[in-house]
Amino acid sequence: DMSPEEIAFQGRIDRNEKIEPKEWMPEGYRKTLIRQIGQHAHSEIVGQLPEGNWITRAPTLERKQILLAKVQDEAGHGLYLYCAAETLGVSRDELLERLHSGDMKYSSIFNYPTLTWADMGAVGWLVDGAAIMNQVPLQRTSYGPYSRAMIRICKEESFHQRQGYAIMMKMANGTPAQKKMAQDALNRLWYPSLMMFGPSDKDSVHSAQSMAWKIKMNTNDELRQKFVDQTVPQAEYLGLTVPDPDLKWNEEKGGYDFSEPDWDEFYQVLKGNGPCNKERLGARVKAWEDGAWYRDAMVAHAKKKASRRPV
Ligand code: FAQ
Repeated sequence: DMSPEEIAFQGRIDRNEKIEPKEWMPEGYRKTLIRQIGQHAHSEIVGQLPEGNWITRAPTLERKQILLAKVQDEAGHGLYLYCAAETLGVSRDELLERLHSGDMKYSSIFNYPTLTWADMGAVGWLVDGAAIMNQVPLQRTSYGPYSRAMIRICKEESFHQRQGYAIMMKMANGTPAQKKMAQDALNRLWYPSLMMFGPSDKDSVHSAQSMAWKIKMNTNDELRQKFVDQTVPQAEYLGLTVPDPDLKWNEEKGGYDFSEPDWDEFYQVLKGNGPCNKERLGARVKAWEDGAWYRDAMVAHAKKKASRRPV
């Protein structure tokens, strides 16, 4: 049973009105947004690590500049998203505390290692590709600050996706050893990329309510299907093979049939048992602790300045 306030709120959502900070909203709406936007922000920040791994080893100066710019963009995305979450009455410190304690999640994909330079191609192509597939519809999400952050982020993500595909083109058309590296990167990152869209619809806990509130615009399986349909022809163009023997065009549905990822593996990664969970979280906690002196100095400086100000 909905209260009169809740009915009025749902009416606004149904009319595609944007909800703005400080307007009345159901507690569940606020909580769900904090969870989703916060986890999204954490993903952008933790997502810097797998690519950061290759900045010092990029094959040319140009590739190094491009990769640096991309990784820096991810920091910016994290910051827009933390700001959007803060408008819901949660502080950035609290969000970070909840990331560091393991209470809040970040995307499963960033718990996989990036083993070769070809992984920089595959991350841009597949991971940013999946991110865009999920984020383009979120530009229409009902919460104003989130939707505006998404508009900016999507512009940069499409550049990221193209730079990844450009690396894949180079590798796939390079020496046999380079082509092999490109195929190996696709083999390892294909299923983890499919997992980015979340559990299958029948196991998705939040989808129904989040879609009614237009926090989410599509189900997990809808977006996963669209991603597969978009990406398979791109793999074919590269001359690479998607590592799924059951992948098959289905004329009737106008899309590919494909194998589901290993959901046991997905839930293990969510529980902290993926190949790089400890390393990733450890790196974030260390960065936070190593920066403590700097934050303390900034606060001390601000206090000193304030005390000197004439009354
Ligand atoms: N990883 O009921 P649902 C990027 C959790 S893009 C970890 O279906 P929901 C850019 C979920 O939180 C990546 N956890 O959940 C980049 C929930 O657990 P909870 C970030 C996952 O929220 C590219 C439980 O499973 N993008 O960073 C995952 O309705 C390259 C049940 O699932 C976003 O965050 C997962 N893959 O749907 C950066 C987009 N999937 O919270 C660097 C915004 C599910 O109850 C380099 N988020 N879970 O403990 C969303 O669209 C949604 O939150 C979904 C999940 C679709 C991810």
